[in-house]
Amino acid sequence: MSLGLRDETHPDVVPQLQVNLTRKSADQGALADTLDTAGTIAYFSPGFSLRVARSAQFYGFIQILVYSRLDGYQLLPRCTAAAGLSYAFSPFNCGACADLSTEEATTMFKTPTHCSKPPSRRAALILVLATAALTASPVFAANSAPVRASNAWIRWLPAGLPAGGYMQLRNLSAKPIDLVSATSADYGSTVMHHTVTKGNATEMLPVARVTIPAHGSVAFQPGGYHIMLMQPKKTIQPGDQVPITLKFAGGTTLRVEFQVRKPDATGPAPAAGMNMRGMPGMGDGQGK
Ligand SMILES: [Cu+2]
Repeated sequence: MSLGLRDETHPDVVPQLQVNLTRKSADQGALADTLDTAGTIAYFSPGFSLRVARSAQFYGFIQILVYSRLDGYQLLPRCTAAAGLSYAFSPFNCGACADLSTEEATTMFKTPTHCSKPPSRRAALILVLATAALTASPVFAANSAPVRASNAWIRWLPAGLPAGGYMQLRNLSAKPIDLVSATSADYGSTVMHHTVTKGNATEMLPVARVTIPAHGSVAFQPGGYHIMLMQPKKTIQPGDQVPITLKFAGGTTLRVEFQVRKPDATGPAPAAGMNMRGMPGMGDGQGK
């Protein structure tokens, strides 16, 4: 929806002011990204048009983002600018009439001394000279880090032994991001560790931060980075989900659900609804 005002006091120079509101619901469909498509944005758009010839107008406007509430992670320019030239083809067919104003020519048609053919439909050619996104910077949900976590799982061990938390982290932004802590209400102690092998000895070293490169990924996996989860506050067992909040330098956070798996697991369970055809012992229900 756009609302606007034009001041036509001086027809040669017309300033205008618009507010453009866009409300979009989430994309639908099996392959749609339903998490990162909905939102509301508002632009404030001052502009003007300038008559440069009888049939030609130069116009320009800028759009300044004044409000955004977007789900998930979406890219949005904070400011855009557009400038262009519009030309209205003369509706009249003879050279003499083409130089007349609309009112003058219409009068002539009523007393047909010129232009035996009817006027062609008025057509406009719009030539866009420049449209530029001045600063296209990502807009993220407030306080939410531009990081995606996937394949998050915990290797559970019996008797309250420390469990390892693993995941893939992907940085969606153009700047490196440091993960500085991971905490969970379900565990009294959570520490980021890195497993290092020196000769025959393997040891786990605490790490204060893990940097995810710009547009890059970091894997937390057995034998490498992991979140050491100790002092469970309740009974946790394979099949459970444990929420862990990741905190990044700068204060942004990301809450991730970790699947709790048995000691012999090597990764998260396959997603529900995944096609199991071809896997031993998992028929597709059609029999054979
Ligand atoms: Cu550890």
